[in-house]
Amino acid sequence: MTKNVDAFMENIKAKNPGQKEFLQAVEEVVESLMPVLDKNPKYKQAKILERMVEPERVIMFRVPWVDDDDEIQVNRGFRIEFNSAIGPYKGGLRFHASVNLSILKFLGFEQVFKNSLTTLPMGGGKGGSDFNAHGKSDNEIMRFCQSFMSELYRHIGPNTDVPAGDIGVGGREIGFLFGQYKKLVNRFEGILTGKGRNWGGSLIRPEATGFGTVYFTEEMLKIKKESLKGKVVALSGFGNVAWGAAQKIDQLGGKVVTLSGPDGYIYDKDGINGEKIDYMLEMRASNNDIVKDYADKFNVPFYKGKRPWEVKCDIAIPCATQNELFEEDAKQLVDNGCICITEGANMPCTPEAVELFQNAKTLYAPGKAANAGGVAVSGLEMSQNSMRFNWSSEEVDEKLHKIMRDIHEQCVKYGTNGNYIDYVKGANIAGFIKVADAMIDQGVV
Ligand code: NDP
Ligand code: 2IT
Repeated sequence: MTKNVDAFMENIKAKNPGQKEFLQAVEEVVESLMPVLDKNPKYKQAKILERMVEPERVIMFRVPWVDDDDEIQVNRGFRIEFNSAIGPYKGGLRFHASVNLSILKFLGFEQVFKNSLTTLPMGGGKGGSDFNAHGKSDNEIMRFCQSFMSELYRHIGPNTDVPAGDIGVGGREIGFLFGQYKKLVNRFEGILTGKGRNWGGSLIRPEATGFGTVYFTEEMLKIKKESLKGKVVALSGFGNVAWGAAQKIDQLGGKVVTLSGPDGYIYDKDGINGEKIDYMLEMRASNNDIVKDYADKFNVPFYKGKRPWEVKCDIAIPCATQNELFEEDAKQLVDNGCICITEGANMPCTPEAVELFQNAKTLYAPGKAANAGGVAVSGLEMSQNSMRFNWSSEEVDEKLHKIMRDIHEQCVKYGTNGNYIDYVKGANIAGFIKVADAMIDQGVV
């Protein structure tokens, strides 16, 4: 770390004690940006970085609800409205027992850069709750969502803040949240994305994050004159992102051999395709939190408590959660001949793992670039809602594909170091410039 980065981080650490994930995300960005600030005094004078690491607004609230045994439960709800320089706050809601302020601030901060990269007019935000869906009935999930929205509704709006899904929030939860919003305000408007296709949702939104991650992977592989055809791919997670990625990899001739959950991973040497991909939806909807069911159903090996990165593969796409791929996993992947690591999840690789990939000159792309397809199609859903018009699947997919190619181009433009592309640097700088210039235009607010 340079002296400037050290000094900057000291101050941020003192202001945000114990916020491990947030500090991790900020440090990575600051390391990429210091040289840009040194070359452009206007950003330093306007204290852009100091302003960007402070959310515009943090909302925390009580979420009380009644469970099926008539007992009152209390969760904590959050919405981090991080930056609105280039558009309304935009970003997902995460419902998971691990959720806390640090995790949501890290996700909101990353979202600012990601949304800027999409080329669409969206600011950055994130929210969620420490609600644990494990073992809950559909009615309990509905009552929780209704209580959550009973507070959130006053802070959001189609031109103010537009949440969407993330871990633990899919089509079912978005439906319950939307229903409650509409009942409270008596208006049908696009205040959430990821809606059902009959009531304002965009086609391809459920698939978009996974599809986009795979389109980005294709662009990276082209640099090495490679393609997905015939490649063995290790995926982690079994949720929305992993599901979309598995479909697209299969369509493009690759073979997905692993999925993982908090309980371990499964290895399917014949490849995960067809009804096996459909089964992923069932596993997620069951609220059981385990991937072992796949092994039992399709009679393949299950490795309890282990991560999939020990499997020999050409490409690895972590799609579960932050900090799920460590230095020792990175070493194993590189030693086993893995040529490309694309982050489907947000910040799944630890800083030490990223450093190892980059030192080995492996193709490596951070989530804020590679998984931006989800929020990009959310942006397209907002446009369709404003127009009161729907594009076809082909039209949305084509726009998504173009956006992912554009993001890749921006990373190449700002991240090329000799004959290696540093996608971290490229994504951070490209994402930053647009937001920073907008902040300067808008004065000290
Ligand atoms: P889902 O809830 O659909 O799936 C998440 C998956 O990861 C589940 O299988 C979940 O299991 C698993 N998981 C969660 N925590 C852990 C853990 N500590 N260890 C192992 N597995 C875990 O979420 P998404 O697929 O939507 O999100 C996955 C990642 O992609 C997240 O990082 C998210 O921020 C990111 N992302 C999502 C986008 C979207 O559009 N949905 C867009 C861009 C990024 P369980 O819940 O049972 O613990
Ligand atoms: O991390 C993300 O980009 C998301 N969870 C999607 C956000 C969105 O607004 O679609």
